[in-house]
Amino acid sequence: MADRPAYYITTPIYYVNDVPHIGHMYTTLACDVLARFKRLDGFHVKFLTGTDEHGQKVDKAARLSGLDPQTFTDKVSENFRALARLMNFSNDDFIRTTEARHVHSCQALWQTLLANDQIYLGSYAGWYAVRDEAFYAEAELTTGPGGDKLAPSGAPVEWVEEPSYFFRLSQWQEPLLRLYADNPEFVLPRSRLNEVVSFVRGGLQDLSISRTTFQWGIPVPDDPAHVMYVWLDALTNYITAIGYPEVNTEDFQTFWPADVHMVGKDILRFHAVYWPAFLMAAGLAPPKRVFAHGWWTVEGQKMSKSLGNAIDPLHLIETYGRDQVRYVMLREVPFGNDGDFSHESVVGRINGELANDFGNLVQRVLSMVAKNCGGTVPTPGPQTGEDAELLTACNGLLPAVRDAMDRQAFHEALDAIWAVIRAANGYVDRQAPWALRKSDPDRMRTVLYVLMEAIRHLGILTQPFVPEAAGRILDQLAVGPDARSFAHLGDRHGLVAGTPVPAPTGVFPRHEVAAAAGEGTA
Ligand code: ME8
Repeated sequence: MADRPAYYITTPIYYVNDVPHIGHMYTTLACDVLARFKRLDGFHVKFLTGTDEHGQKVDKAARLSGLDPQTFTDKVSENFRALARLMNFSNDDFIRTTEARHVHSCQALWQTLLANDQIYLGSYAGWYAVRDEAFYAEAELTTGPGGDKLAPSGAPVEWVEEPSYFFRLSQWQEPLLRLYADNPEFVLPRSRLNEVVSFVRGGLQDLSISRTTFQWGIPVPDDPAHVMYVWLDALTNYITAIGYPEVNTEDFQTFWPADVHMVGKDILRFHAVYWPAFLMAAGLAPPKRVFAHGWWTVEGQKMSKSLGNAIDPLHLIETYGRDQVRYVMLREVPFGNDGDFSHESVVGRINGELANDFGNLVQRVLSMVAKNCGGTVPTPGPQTGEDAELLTACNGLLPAVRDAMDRQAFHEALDAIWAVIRAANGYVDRQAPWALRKSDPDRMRTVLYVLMEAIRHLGILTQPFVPEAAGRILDQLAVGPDARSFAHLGDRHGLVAGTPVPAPTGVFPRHEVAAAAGEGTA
């Protein structure tokens, strides 16, 4: 493996207090697309997801359901695994914070922090929001309509007073500011880095990292009256999964520091402030990047269980298809911005961009090949300027798409790919191969060959986004499983004239609007 560059990408680990909705699916989907892209681009990828199972919020949810927390978390965690299977996510591991490997890892990290004089015993008196599992300073709170105090997220807070261990976060202000200054892409999008920098510049208080008023957590070593603060526990999952506390192993050396922690903007502070501080305090390198994406609303409304509008990924997939959902979610909003989910817009993109633009291109070209070239790859003749222009656009795609993917700009990558799809459609219209059939069959064969080559490039490059449809496109070009990586882009690996290709079948059906009518809600 040493010859391949490594790439480690993680999703947040999701709280098991609820069933997964499209918000959770979105983050893991983005990681899946990136993981697939990097694998096809020759990287040795580790893609991690999982569930966050300790803490007061999960404890409360378990009690409400009448189950003990372990039985409850076993059950709910399975829903997230089922989502990963449903979406065909290519994660290499699925971590649960209740696993023995993780308890061991957290306790080892605690011991290291203690040995490095980063932890001391004190007592906490202040505000806590169970929904966010976060401590807040008085100055951060607002007063709700009923006079109750609210966290910036809108979550209710409660007053907590208990003995607590503290992490010396206040010592890490300067090192954190240096980390951000030296790595301007440590947090993307850039605007979010500014938020983080101003928070840290505002001064850091030592952080309470243990709780004593409930038991559902990882016991603090040598003081089992305390359980670890759920965020210290949860963040540590990223190193547990590569074998921490063993750091001299091939896995740890290969994959740490992580390339991208993908998160929603709601949990940026934990990842961009606390986590690098914990790591530096333990003598470990901070991750290379935290990408904080935006927030989905549904038809203009906040998605929530109480509103009953949280979209169930299973329903969505049954309605529209897996690849369609993957495509639309990454195409709909510039990655990083907030987005609003609407069925109308999903249908518009499925019918416009998938069925009309891409599907029709493939369908009409391959039908002509089946009818007019005996179902084999035609032999091309000399190229014209227009042929060369389309093929050059295809050859130029990988660098453009790679650049976008390295900035997690999925929408830009898709834009670049669809520009070539549109160029190929324009080329078909102008060349009119159906008219050449009688007038100039040699030229028709060249045009169809050029188009098949364009489709081969597009099929290879769309695999991370629409893996099943792209796979079927490549099947229809008789491109074998070993010829689908990005190393096979370019003329050198072009289709071989005379190769038989299977009869074409449609890959992106149109979505009939009547069938979509409304209820995509769980
Ligand atoms: O915060 N739009 O878990 P969580 C976009 N356990 N993304 C959304 C979303 C929405 N409406 N709703 C949820 C936790 N997400 C912690 C993480 S990591 C060490 C611990 C996604 O179950 C988004 O990625 O509340 C967000 O950050 C995450 O789900 C929160 O999941």
